[in-house]
Amino acid sequence: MSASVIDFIATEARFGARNYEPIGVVLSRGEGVWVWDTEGNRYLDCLSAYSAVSQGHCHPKILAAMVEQAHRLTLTSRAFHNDQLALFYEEIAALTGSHKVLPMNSGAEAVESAIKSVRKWGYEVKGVPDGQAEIIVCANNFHGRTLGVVGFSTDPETRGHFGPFAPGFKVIPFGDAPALAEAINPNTVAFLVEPIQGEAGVVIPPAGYFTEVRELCTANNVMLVLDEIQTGLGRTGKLLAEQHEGIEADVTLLGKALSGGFYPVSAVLSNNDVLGTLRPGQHGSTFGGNPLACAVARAAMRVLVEEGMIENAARQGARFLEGLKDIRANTIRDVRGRGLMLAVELHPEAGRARRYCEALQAKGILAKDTHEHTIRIAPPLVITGDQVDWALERFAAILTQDFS
Ligand code: IF1
Repeated sequence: MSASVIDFIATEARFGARNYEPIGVVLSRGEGVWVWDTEGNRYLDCLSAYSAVSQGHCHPKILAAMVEQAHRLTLTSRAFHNDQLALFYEEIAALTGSHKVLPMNSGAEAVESAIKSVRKWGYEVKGVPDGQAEIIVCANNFHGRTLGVVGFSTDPETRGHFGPFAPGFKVIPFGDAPALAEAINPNTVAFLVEPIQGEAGVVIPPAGYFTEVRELCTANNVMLVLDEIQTGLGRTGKLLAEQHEGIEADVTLLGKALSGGFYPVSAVLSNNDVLGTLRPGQHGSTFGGNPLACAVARAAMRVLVEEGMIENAARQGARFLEGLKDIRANTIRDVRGRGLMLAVELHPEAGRARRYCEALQAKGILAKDTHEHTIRIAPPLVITGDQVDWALERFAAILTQDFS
C-alpha cells in the first residue's frame, strides 16, 4: 500500500469513530459499475453502496439534474411550497401505484415514520387503545440504526448496550405464516418485514409465504409494511420485490437507489387511510421533500425506467446466479438470489467471508461479507453480460481456493 493510502486510512483511524471495518481500499472515482482507488486500480463494484448506486456510479443524467437544481434552489423547508415536490409526488405515485407519499431522507427515517403512521392509524382508525399498539417484525431483520429501529433488532451487535428500548414490537420467525397468524391480536396494527432479508444474507422466503401474509393482514385489518429500501427500485429484477409475490403492501418504504447514490432520499408510500392520519405539525423533517432531493430522485427514477435497468437486473441476475451455481467449490454451502441481489454462503470451515472479499479485491472485485460466512453480491443494475462473465471468472478463481 502506498504512503498516501496509509495516510488516508491512518487519519480516518485517528479522528473517526470506529463503527466500520472497511476493506483496505481508498476509492476516489466511480463510473457505471467501476470504481478506482487513489492508486488508479480499477474494481467492479459488487456492493453498489448497499444497493444505493443501482443506476451506476455518477450517472450523468442524475448528476446533470442535481447540478441544474443546485444552481437554482436546494432547500426551502416545508414551511413553503417548492416547484419540485409536487412533480416528485406525481412521478413516484405513478411509478409505484401509490396514493399518498411522505418524503424523508434516510431509510431509517422512513421506517421510523412508517412506525409512527401505522400506530396513529391504529389508535385513530382501527380503535386500538392508546399506547397499546403492537407491530410484528421478523427475527434477523434489518431496518436501520436509529434507536427505535434497533430496539426490535435480534442482532446483539446491532442492539447491544443501546437500551432501554421502546415497547410494542413482537418478533416472529421470517418465512413462517402460521407464526404470524399466532402473533396477531386485536392490538396488532402492522407487520413490518423485508421481502428478502438483505443483511441476514439475502434470505428468500418460501414460495407462497407473502400470499399467506397478505391474506392474514387483510383478514385481521393489519397494515402490511414492506421495507423495500434495499429490495426496491429494480434490485430483484422487478420494480418492487413484492411483484415477485403477486401482492401489494399497504405501506411501502423506499430509500437508497431512490437517489441513485447522489443524496439521501427516502419515502413512505401508502394510501390516505394511513398517511391521512398525519396532521400539520405532527411529523416533519428539515430536509424531507427538499427541491434538490426531489430533482435528484425524479432523475434517478427516470433513468431506472428509461434505460431498462429493471429488465437488465432480471436478465443479468439470472446469468450471475446460474454462473455462481456452476462453480464447483467445496467452500460453497449455498448460492441464492433474485435479480441482482445475490449471495454466496460459505461453509463455516471455509473461513471468514471477509478473507474471500479481501482476495476478491486483489482480483479487481469489491464485495462485502455479512454475518461471517456470506458474501453479498449486488452490482449496479447497468452491469452487462460480459461484465458478469468477467466477475464470475474471478469469483470462481477465489471460491475454489481455501482461506480457512
Ligand atoms: C449500515 C446493513 C444493508 C436496509 C433496509 C432500512 C435501512 C437499510 C432493508 C436503513 C440500510 C444499510 C445500512 C448500512 C449497511 C446497509 C445494510 F448491512 F446494514 F444491513 F444494506 F444490508 N431497511 N442498510 O438495508 O437505511 O438509514 O441506512 O438509509 O448501517 O451499516 P439507511
